[in-house]
Amino acid sequence: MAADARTRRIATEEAFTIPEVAAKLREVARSPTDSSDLPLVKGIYDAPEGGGAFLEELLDLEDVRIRDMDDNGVDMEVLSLTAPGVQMFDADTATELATLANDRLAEVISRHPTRFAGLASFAPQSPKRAVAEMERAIKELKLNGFVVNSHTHSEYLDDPKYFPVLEAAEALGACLYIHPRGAAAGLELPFRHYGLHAAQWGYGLEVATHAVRMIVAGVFDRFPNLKICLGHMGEAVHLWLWRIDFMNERAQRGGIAPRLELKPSEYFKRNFVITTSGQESDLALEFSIKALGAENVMWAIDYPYQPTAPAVAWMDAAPISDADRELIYHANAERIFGIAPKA
Ligand code: VNL
Ligand code: MN
Repeated sequence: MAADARTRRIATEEAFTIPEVAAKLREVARSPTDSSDLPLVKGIYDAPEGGGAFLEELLDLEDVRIRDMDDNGVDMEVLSLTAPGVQMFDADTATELATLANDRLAEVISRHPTRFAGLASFAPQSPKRAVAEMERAIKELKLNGFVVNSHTHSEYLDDPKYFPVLEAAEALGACLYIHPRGAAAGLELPFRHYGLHAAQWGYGLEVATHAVRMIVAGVFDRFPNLKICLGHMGEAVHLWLWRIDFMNERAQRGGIAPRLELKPSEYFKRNFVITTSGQESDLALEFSIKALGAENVMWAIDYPYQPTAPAVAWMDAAPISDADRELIYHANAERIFGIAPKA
């Protein structure tokens, strides 16, 4: 294949931050919080010499990052404000910083419209102001969707107070990416040892729980066109669908779960898409394609937490059809995030 005819590569869960958010997270690191995000926040934003692991890479958008993309043939990154985003802050600070992060994101995209797309942040702490920012982010800034870093003060999006946010995402036709953060209070205790608080294990359980709560609460009966994206190979929710269906029916009959119009698995297939971020496993990819269809799987690196070269080498060589590879490498991202196809 000629070099210029190679498959376009769009990476869909790529992390960045801005100095103002990093500074506030340094304050969080020095506060008396016992959040399970603390080890990560301390490690990145309050390291002894100032620059913790990943901080430089998260702050950089146009230097090392673009070189890393060029070196590895990554055409585009879909950027999102890295976890925990603005969700540990008070409502006013969070609202202000989400707006600032979205402005910066839109600026960098406008300088590199073929290299970057972006998911907008918002502050769930103030649902009303979140909705206004979501509308601005899509209509004015032309961003490509939304990111939420899972729970906010240990509350999940099945709580009706957040329905305005879900209603806005649905009305704007913009996909909401639920990215992990340290697990909610009450869920995180066993993750406090062996480094389980983050990407090794706790992150996946946190987001899987979030997604399942939304499904069994009936969120997708209320918002049938809402699109949710889960990273890390769907946080393994699709492996669980048969058992969730079976046991949710029993819970409905027992009166402890609301009646749903569809089976949980049907919402997962209708309302969710997944990405491969940080899960470079052929077996998991083949299972995901079989379970959900290749049109519901997108490629991601998880830069800078995950190195780029192996993520590209893995997807290039994955034992799937070339048609599926086209979908996963770029066509699904173009459809889901409204990214213009290559000219
Ligand atoms: C890590 C991995 C952190 C992926 C992330 O967000 C992430 C980590 C804070 O390994 O610490 O998206
Ligand atoms: Mn990530």
